[in-house]
Amino acid sequence: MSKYSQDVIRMLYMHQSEYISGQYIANQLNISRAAVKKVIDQLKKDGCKIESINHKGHQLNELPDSWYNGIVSYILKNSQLASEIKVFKSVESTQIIAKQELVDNNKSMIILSDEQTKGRGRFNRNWASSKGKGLWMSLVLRPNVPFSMIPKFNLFVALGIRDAIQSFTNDKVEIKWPNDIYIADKKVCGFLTEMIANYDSIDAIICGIGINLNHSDSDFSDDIKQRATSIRLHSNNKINRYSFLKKLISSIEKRYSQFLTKPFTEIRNEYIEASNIWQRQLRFTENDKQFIGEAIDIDNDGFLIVRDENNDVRRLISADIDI
Ligand code: BTX
Repeated sequence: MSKYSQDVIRMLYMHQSEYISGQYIANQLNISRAAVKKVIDQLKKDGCKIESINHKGHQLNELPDSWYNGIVSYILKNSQLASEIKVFKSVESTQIIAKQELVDNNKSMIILSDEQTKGRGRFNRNWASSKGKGLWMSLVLRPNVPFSMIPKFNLFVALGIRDAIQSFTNDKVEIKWPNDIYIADKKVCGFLTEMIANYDSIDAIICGIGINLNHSDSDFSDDIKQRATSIRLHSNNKINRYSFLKKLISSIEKRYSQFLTKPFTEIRNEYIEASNIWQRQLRFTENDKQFIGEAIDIDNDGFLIVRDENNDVRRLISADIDI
């Protein structure tokens, strides 16, 4: 792809409601009209719905189902969350890229890919990340906090993701403690928080977030079909991935600054109200051991309080829950 592709797509995005001439684009970028035409032909081949009319110019009719750094960096230009944005067509996992990219620098980053060929969930489980359907992202953050704060980060970021998804559907979006977001008892998002730390402090938090945006039922493989959903399946319209990303980053940014300055008690009631684990029998897996129980509370430190089948009360910092 030409080095001007990102500039051209950004200009088309900025002028979405009108036609802009090849000459105008050429003047802005200080390149020839022929070069502009070549870039636009390439973008069309790449799947961008650009309408070109003689003597009128070019117009972006619909946003592409893939990420363009030119648009992403434009819509996130006011965000303080990350200082660098990296966009890929296909990677094994954005978590792997994040870990490679964070070495020897102190940058915060947003890493996005149209598809992941080896997307990973918790405990090395598979995360289905088909091309153009979802948002597969890793955030590299650099908080100056001790690593005992990681579980607290997870609680705040869950609410940030919930807030963003909720603004795209009227159905209730719920948190399944500690790592999933659900709509109508099906998983719409999974996220995980990893860290790179030395003895004294955290070097980086790497938060991997997978959100099903525009899947129809048939886009899910048989093994997850019964338990997975997308925002599109709970909305009247196709989800505009760029608008969604903008909302997601601003929601996470808000919760991240709360995380840095406030105790968990600040969001405890909100978190409890948003959770879908109450008043139902749940199967817990903690360190390879399973038990049945009922979640009864989340305490002031963010631990889940559970009454097990022997009536013993347990306090969990993390676990896997089957609903
Ligand atoms: P998890 O271990 O809680 O969820 C994985 C489980 O969820 C799988 O075993 C499967 O049953 C189900 N599943 C797999 N794919 C999907 C899907 N697309 N929608 C709904 N259910 C699914 C949760 O792990 C954390 C997932 C993080 C994914 C992000 S994507 C960007 C980043 N890169 C990467 O490799 N992982 C993270």
